[in-house]
Amino acid sequence: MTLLIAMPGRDHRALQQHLQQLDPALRIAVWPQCDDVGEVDFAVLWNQPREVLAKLPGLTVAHSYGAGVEHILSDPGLSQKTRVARVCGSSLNASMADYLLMQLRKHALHEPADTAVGLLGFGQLGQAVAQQLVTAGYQMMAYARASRTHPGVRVFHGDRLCEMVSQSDFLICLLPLTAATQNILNVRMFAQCKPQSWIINVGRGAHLVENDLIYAIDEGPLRGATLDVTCQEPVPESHPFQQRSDIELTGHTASLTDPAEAARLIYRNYQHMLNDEPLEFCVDRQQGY
Ligand code: OXD
Repeated sequence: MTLLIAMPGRDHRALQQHLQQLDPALRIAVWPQCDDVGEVDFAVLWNQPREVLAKLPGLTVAHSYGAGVEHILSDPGLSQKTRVARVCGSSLNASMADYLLMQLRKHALHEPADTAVGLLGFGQLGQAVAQQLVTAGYQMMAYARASRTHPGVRVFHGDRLCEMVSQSDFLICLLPLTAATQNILNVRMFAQCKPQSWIINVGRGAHLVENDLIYAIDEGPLRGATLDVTCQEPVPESHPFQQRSDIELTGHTASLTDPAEAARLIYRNYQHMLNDEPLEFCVDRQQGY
């Protein structure tokens, strides 16, 4: 039994150390140093090279090192029998809320009580963030797939997306990337936006049609945007976004996984796998989140 860490380009050492502290006997391999791929039953993944999953015939759990899982679900090497889980936790929630509060303060035209914020993506992270923005005094709205109530938040669902979008001074995208949400920030949605509103994308670059954003800022109704995520990361110097003062780029730093918190969750899920128990923050592979 081996836990494999495959997250090239990210510092795996802190995660590895925390896991090893939790269980000194745990066998950990770090891609590409993995002598016995047949022994790997649990993998922690972030933008893993395409060949990794296809080489792990005994993989029972594929665990994302972040909140997003599209890098796992879109991997053709992912077997039907492999369960997928993701990182959720209070430090991820808190840093996302801090980032959004900073952006709202920086770009707001009015006081919080007169500023309406619309949130696309009202799952675990979205609800935690919304709570912080309510506490900070913003008029909070969120769009959810199903009808639900949440203290201090006006929740819209079904065909009422436009209603929320048209009232939002800030429209925040915190959606998971799925076939249904790809390109959702497009010219049709922007046409519904409130004049002078500001877009904040902390989901994925592929949620946004980049040319549509430029058009909606130049021709209205948008005032500008903050993009933490973009199709190409980092954004090339020659990209049109780089020349604009009305588009702020923050380089995918809104909320970074805390290695200690992630290690505790990953280790609990490793134990759940060994005991044949349900995983925490297990992903519905059909829904894509
Ligand atoms: C994540 C991310 O999904 O950092 O956690 O983008």
